[in-house]
Amino acid sequence: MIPRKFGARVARVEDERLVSGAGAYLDDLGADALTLAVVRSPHAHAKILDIDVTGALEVDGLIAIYTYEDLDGPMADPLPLLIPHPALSHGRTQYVLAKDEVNYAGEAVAMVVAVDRYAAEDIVERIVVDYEPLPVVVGIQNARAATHLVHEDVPGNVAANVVQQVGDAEAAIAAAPHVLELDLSIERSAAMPLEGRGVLARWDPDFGRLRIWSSTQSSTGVRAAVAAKLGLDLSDVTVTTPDVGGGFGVKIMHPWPEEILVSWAARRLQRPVKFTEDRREHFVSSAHERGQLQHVRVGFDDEGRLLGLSVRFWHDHGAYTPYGLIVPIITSTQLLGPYKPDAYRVEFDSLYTNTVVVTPYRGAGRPQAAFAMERTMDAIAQKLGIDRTEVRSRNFITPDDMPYDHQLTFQDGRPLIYDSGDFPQSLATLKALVGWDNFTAYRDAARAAGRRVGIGLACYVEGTGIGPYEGGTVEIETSGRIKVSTGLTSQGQGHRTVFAQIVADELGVSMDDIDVVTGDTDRSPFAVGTFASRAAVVSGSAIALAARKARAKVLKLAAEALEADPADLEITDGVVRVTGAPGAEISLGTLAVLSNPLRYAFDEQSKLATQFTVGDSSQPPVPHGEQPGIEGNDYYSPMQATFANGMHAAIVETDPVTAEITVLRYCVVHDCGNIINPIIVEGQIHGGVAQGIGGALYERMAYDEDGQLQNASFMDFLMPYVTELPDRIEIDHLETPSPLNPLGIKGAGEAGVIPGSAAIASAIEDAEGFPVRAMPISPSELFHLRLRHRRT
Ligand code: MCN
Repeated sequence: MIPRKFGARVARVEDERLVSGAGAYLDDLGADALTLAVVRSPHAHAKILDIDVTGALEVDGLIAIYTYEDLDGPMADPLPLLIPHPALSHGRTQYVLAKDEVNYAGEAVAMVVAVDRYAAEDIVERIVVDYEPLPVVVGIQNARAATHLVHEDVPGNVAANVVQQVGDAEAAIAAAPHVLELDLSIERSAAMPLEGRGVLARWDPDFGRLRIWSSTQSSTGVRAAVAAKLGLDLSDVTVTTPDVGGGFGVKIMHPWPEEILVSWAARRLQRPVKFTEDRREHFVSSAHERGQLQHVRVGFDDEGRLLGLSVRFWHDHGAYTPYGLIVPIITSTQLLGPYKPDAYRVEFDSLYTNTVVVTPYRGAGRPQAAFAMERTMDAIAQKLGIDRTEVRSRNFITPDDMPYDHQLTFQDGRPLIYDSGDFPQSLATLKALVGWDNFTAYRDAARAAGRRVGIGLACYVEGTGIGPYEGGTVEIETSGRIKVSTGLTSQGQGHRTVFAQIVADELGVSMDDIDVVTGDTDRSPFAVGTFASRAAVVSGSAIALAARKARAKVLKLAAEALEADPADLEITDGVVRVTGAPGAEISLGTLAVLSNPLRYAFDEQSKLATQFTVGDSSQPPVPHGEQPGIEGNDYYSPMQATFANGMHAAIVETDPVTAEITVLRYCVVHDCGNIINPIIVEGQIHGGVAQGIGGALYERMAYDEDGQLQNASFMDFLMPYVTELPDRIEIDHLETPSPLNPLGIKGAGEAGVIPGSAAIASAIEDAEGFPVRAMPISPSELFHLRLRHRRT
């Protein structure tokens, strides 16, 4: 009997290959390919008057230079807008090469194809673009003032204004015994995967087919966009995802100009072409996120119960809206977290600025949501002199309220209904883990010794596992090995391990006999992609269903071969056995051979290898309605999101003199339903917490007033190293299974990052005794806050 793998602490099967340098990332491929490099605008806003390539034509190694003028048909249209929203009155997307105008510094203006990167970069430098600079809009206040416009036909720089409400929040606030107002801000940051974007394309002129390798989170997304732009059938484009060194949202579904340009150039030049982004390009031409100003008004009673909550926020969307309104919509719908105010109103403006586009980055709008809600809960506690955990518990949605319908529309257009969760239990677990009730004594003792320490907490809820669908295929090879395919891609989440765990249990085979392939459009032509913490729920469920189909076929074939009742069969270690009949057994590999009339087998009698079996001449070689081979294929399409949730507590120390902020402890209680692999979930949380702490204390995109990013390198953009993190991130799991999917899972991939800024602001506030309303907060900002609050 093989022990169950679901829920076991199984080591990641992908790691040995990756840590021993055997991984194959995009830039490891295509040594024979030409290099594509991009001429990028140095201006944040300008008209393009002329592009002079004369000086570049003499450089050795030049193959081709293209500008917008060389594009026609769909290539000359703007990129698609991925998720249109009815309120997006002024959506804009960029061209693959700028048409007449650039709207951020870094936008692609021309492309160069050369024999290698050295030549390509020399050529880029020799292309002279004549720009007429236009006034630049940087920052939310500037965009709101609308003294200048990013797109001249978008009044007020407002891409969209959205209002959502449940009940009459204004009336509730007007009638409430207590009212508070908070102004909050959270700066722009970015995903910063270790590997930047990259794409390689080969055109096969004999078959009219295009083969693409992309460092993407959605191989089918790339295929769809390239096929549409190049006028090809989907089935004539293959996208394979090699090892991907992180994505964190920046490589989601929306096609990047370079993915289209590389493919177009490969076909036009009939030669393989590759683009590999460098770090500076990643800063100035990939995507950023966060970036919001928020104004909260809340009315509450003497007990701290929320009567009315009204939130107005302004979202910096950058120069274009490739994903529609997805990020601010997530903020607006998930802001309520685990609480149930009597009435809620939210209104936001999505604003254009002359900066890099803003698209989802791990957490996608939820860190901003948690910041608004959790700062508000702390402010209420402060005002009423009630413990911060107590105010929260008085407002929790309880397990008896589940499923809880917020009467709002979620980001996927479906109702926002929490399916399960036990917030009171989560809070009790967190308090015990961090020692909440003993902290006052610790803080007082620290104060007496001249140290400032503080404790903070923040809660969140995260809709995960959204549709539309994913598929899974489980195939038994004649070798007896199992091939599992799913179309979504992997960027480090350990999918090969967890999907193998699921199949090992369903089929009764060893994980060592399972190979998992992700993100290959030839194997899995119908797929969506890895984002929104959806792989475990959606692909995991599809794979489980597919494995059950494969199992059913195995049992049917084995019952025939062993002349047994399927109910008497069990599968262990890749062998089907008749219970209670020793020796009556057949391996999965043999069944796979028997199930296909076109098979390569060794005939013991004739001592010959045979390749085709005639079988019983009275029957068709493959019975009608049956498929040869043993393959289970299924799709899973969730009706609605499943809601993971969690609560984080941080203990910080702030230096009384230098204002340096140190995170001493960080505790997480997390509920992602049934856990497939605790090691992987904990790893996901560790990475997320590091990003959350980065967003709270270090990371910001420092644009100057001309729209130039001043810190576009790892010398200047601060990311936390392990030295900035506490020694240990302490985690307790709570598993309230989701009733919505076959495995009872909820997503886990973004959880770690969401409440980071809110929890750390709460702890700094506790240490310092004054409100912290803007993140990230640096030592110098804390120092100035102290001055302002006369607490030096
Ligand atoms: N898991 C589990 N049990 C659960 C839930 C999840 O064992 N109940 C496991 C899953 O099987 C998977 C991992 O935890 O191996 C994350 O699962 P899931 O929540 O389904 O998230 P996805 O696999 O869909 O990954 C996407 C998510 C997102 S949205 C971002 S952004 C992100 C993240 O994952 N980007 C990452 N984690 C990342 N981790 C790495 N290393 N690199 C990225 O780019």
